[in-house]
Order: sequence, then structure tokens, then C-alpha cells
Amino acid sequence: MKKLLAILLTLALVFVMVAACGDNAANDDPNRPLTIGFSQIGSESDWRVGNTVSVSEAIEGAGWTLVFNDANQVQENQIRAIRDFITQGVDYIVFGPIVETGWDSVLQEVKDAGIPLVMIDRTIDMPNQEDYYVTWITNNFEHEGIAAGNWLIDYLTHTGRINDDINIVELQGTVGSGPQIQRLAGFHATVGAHSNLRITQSETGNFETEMGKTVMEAFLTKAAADGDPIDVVYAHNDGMALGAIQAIKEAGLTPGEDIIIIGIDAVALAFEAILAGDMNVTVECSPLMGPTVVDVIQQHVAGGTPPKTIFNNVRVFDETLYSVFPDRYLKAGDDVANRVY
Ligand code: GYE
Repeated sequence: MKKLLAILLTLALVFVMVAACGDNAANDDPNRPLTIGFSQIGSESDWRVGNTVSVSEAIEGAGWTLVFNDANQVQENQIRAIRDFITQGVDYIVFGPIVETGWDSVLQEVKDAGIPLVMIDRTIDMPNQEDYYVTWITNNFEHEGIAAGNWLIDYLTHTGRINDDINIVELQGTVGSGPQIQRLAGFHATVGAHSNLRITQSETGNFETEMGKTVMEAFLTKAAADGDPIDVVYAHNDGMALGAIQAIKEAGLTPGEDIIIIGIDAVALAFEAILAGDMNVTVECSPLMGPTVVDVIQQHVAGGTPPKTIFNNVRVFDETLYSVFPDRYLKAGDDVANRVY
């Protein structure tokens, strides 16, 4: 009887050791093949497409399996995609949140499932949010808004208009998204120091070119009815700035001259518009996060602790002030060949 018990105990011990070994090997081997679920917001802009390509190519380039979902700018779709990733048992989730709030339940579910999350791009707003992701790879949206405002102040100073009454219209991003909230706040705080610089109209264009054009048409109609012409367009992304440029041309005005055009992202089409004289400036916000995503996952899978937050730099490109303030602005023409999105 004693012998049988000893055999059974030994067997149980061996079983536990084998199971533990198998588990450790799976967790500790940094070269094991991974499956990565990537929940993307949508494909609303060239920035977004550039982001999707960068992250997808990097994941596949690392030899991992990519499970991709495009939520078509609908939060519920993102929540559903993340739940599907949990059901499928992916090894990591890469997630760019469309808006700041409403993620508490689903991110708790990810945590409970023990799946590490890498957050990219936009901010979230929830209690103890840092407990829910390994790393957050992003851009500083408030600084982008401040940079756009400072460029305008420098430009108006340089052209002798800083004391004139200036009417600014604003095309906002997706309502409730981090870049919409922070690009608005940064810009308003900066131009707000000058009482003659007034934001006369401000509406969302949902980060989409077509909607930017439609909203700009309405802005132009109202400005004409009020007899109070628009001097500046501040668009929360280049796509909407490009839509506004079309609307301005169709209204018989000259964008870049009659109306100053400010965008954010630094997409290739914005560089073309700046070189053509249709647009005045773009503030860079890099979507090329793929290599950093892979780097973070590789560090984490090998047992390391990657940095909690990784910010890209803010650079500002134009064709006028770069020569006046070489420490603040870069010449668009010098960087046009490097635009990959
Ligand atoms: O500026 C815009 C895109 O979240 C920073 O989303 C991103 C923004 C980007 O659609 O073009």
C-alpha cells in the first residue's frame, strides 16, 4: 500500500514538473511564434492607413501571426473585436482606442484573461489605466495643438498682421477622441493669449476629407452671410485641411493666400499641397509605430519591462518660416521624399 502511494506521489510530482516545465518554456522562449490581435480604429485618413501598414508589416515581419480588425470608426466594433481576440486566445493585443472613455469593462476582461495589451496612438481616460497596458506608444497631441498655434502667431508676426482681427475656423477630429480634445485645448490655450485672434466657428469633420470639405462649405456660407471673412483654417488633421482646400477653391478663393491653412499629421498629400502653395503648414504626428510595437513585445516576451509610455517627436514643416526660425520649423521641400504615408 505504501509502495503504491509512493508510486502515485512520484507520478503526480513528475506530472507537475513536466507541466511546469512546458509552461516555463512557452513563456520564456522569446522566439516562440506569437499570435497578435490588432484592433484598429478604421481607415478614415492617410495617417490611419500608414499606421495600419506600419504595425501590420512589422508584426508579420517578425514572423508572427496577425489577426487584424478594422472597426470602421465604431467603438462597439472595437469592443467586439477585442472580445473575439480573448476568445481566440491570442498572445498579445495591440489596440488604438477611438475615443477616450467606455473601455473599463473590456480592458478588465483582457486583464482577467492574462493577455498583455500594447496601446498605440490615442489616449484613454479610466481609473488606474496604467494597470491595463504594458506600454503606450503615442504622440503628444496637446503639443501638436500648441505647435500649430505658435506657428500661426509666428506667421502673423512675420507678415505684419499680429495686431489685426483674425477669424479662425476649426475643423475638429472625432468627438471624444484624445487628439480632438488635446489638439483643441493646446491650440485654444496658445491663440487665446491674443484677444484679436478669434475662433469664430468650430465643428467636427470626424478626421475625414469629405466631411472636412462639407463642414468648410458651411463655414464659408456662414462667414459670407455674416460679412466676416475667414482668415485661417485650423484642421485637426491634414485630411480635413485638404477637404477645406477643395471647398475654398470651389468658393472662388485662393487657399494658402486668402485663407491660411494649418494641418496636423504631415501626410504626403499635405506636403504636395504646401509645395503647391495651397496649404501653409503641417505639424508632424508619426503613425510609423510598427517597429516600436514589435520591439516592446519582444522585450516583454523575454521577461523585460519596456517603458510605460513612448512619445514621438513633434516636427513642423512649412515653406516660409523655416528660413526665419530654423530652430523651430523645417522646410517641407527637404523632407517630401521621406514621406511614406
Ligand atoms: O491625426 C488622424 C487620424 O489618432 C493621431 O487619427 C491619430 C489621428 C490622426 O485619423 O489623421
